[in-house]
Amino acid sequence: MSVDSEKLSTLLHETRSFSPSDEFRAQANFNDETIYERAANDPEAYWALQAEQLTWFQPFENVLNWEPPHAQWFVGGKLNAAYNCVDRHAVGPRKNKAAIIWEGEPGDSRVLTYDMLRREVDKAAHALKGLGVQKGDRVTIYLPMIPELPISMLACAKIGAIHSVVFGGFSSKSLQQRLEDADAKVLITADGGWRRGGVIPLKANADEALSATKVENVVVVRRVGDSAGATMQEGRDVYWHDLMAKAPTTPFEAEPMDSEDILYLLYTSGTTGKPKGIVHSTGGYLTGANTSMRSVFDIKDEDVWFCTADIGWVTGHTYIVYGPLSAGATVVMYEGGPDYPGRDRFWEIVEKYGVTIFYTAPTSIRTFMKWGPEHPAAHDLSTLRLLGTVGEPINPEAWMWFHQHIGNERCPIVDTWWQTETGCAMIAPLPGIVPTKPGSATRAVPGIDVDVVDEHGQSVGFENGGYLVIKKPWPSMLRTVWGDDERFRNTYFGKFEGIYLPGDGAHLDEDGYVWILGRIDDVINVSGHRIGTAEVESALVSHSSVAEAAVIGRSHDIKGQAITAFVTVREGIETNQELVAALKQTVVEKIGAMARPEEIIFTAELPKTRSAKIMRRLLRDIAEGRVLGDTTTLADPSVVESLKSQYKEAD
Ligand code: 6R9
Repeated sequence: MSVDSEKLSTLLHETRSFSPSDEFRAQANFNDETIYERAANDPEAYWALQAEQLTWFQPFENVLNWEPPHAQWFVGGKLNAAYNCVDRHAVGPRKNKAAIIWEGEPGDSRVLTYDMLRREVDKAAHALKGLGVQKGDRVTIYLPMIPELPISMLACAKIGAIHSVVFGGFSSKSLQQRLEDADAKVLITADGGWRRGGVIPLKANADEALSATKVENVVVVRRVGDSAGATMQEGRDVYWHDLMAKAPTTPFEAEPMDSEDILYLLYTSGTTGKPKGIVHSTGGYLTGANTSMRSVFDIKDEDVWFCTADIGWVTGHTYIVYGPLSAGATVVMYEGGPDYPGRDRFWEIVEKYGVTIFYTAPTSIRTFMKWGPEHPAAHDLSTLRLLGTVGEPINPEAWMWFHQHIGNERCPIVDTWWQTETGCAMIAPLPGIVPTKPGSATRAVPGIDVDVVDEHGQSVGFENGGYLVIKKPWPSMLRTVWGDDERFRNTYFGKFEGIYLPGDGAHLDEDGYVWILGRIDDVINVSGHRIGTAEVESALVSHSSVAEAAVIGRSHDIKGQAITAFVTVREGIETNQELVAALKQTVVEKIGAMARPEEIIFTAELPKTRSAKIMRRLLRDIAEGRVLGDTTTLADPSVVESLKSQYKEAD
């Protein structure tokens, strides 16, 4: 292959741009443009200033020790994450402010003020300590989206124990793998969880997972009741409510943690190999989470913050628990599905609680598009002032839909690029400063140094795509992979010395804006043109009939690879040969003939991970007639089965 053909092409041109209103800019926490330059000139000074927003038991002596690939931030400082998220707000003016407004799927709700949250966290910390949990021990948490989940995490943090949250949708096998890898001492779970009116049998899954582990105690929250069919094992299992009833009501003294002590592990699954336990520190992580709440999300005391993620993913860790609570914000937490009982549930919640900032995923927005604008239109969304997205590239059409139908063309949108490994938003607009372009996460936040480079680590400039990299360490970066520092070095720092490699393809436009092209592993090579998945998908989604699209490259005798597109249409649209032709034509017009899909397969759903990312790898397996690889992270296995049979028919 020639050097030229190795370049990742940049294809789609988006010219729309939206500037913040004068009104938004005037009130924004961050509205002085020079912050970017000042932070770039002295990132350590910038981050030290941000870290001072936290309460330290002992001030740090040194901002950064960097021995690539290992960073230590705020060295010598001591603090406690739970103290910062709860205790410090539970005295003074925020004492009786709502910390968590929780909405259950069946319609029950619960409000915890900062003072109430402190009492609950302290009781839970006493209870866990009573079970023998100590600083540095691992506690695995396998709970649905109920208040006991953040309470458990914060109780661990208060003791100095390391929590490892496993998403409640994971199977017993996945849970077992994570319990074993972390060598967990205690598991906190529930009898069951509600999902779209049905029950997920969490305790039964846990029992299956526990047989081969060293877990000493299982704490069980009663959420569902008898219909969950949970059984308790004498001597090992205890009910949360019994423990809490017996726990002392005296304050629990927060453990002073070293800035570099581990706050939590969170497992991410790669395409191959066992899941990686991503390790986050206390001081650096909390600084990143807290800073981005103030800068990217412009959080204020009056705000009502609603992030629709599950706490089982990093988005929930950073933007339901540690970010908003460390900032003393009011957080809306919702237990269930977006279409239960109706397709307007999120909008009903926004109206009910007067949500001001709403943060969700592109895949959800594309689903809302598919369902139609009448659902949000049925509710008063006028309290909203800022919107955000995370998880995947947002197609410009989905961005515009969000802007029009949810933001009423008034709310800035922050498209936030980041990863489990980065801990908090890295590329995202500061909404009072940076004009946005639909589909771009804009530029790195202050204090973060990103670039797009070629195979040799040279900047590629504005013409072509390449590898997205982060050139300097940042406070909330992962510290290592739990139990496997070698894997940490190889995966993230193996390609370019001392430079972090996220694994995404990207290109920069003439304004220096970053456009994510998709995962490097998913890049398609058609006759020597390397094409990112995101742009072709966005071209397809720009057609008014399309709600969602996933493209993959399948092997082709002549072209090397040919593009297969899997397309979901909007409600009420008929799928026929005319539409196929029209969609191919749209791609040719928007991008060029080399990106024309060879075939288009219509499907009611796309295979997605449980964190709602499209699994292109499985689509490739289907298109190439292979046995499917690892499907354990698939949210709905039936989607793949129906696609497989459909694909055969289309052949
Ligand atoms: C927070 C989270 C990380 C991967 C990341 C990238 C994709 C996330 C994105 C985005 C384009 C955005 N991603 N945000 N791509 N634009 N705004 O999602 O973490 O689950 O670890 O996934 O998600 O490919 O590398 P995680």
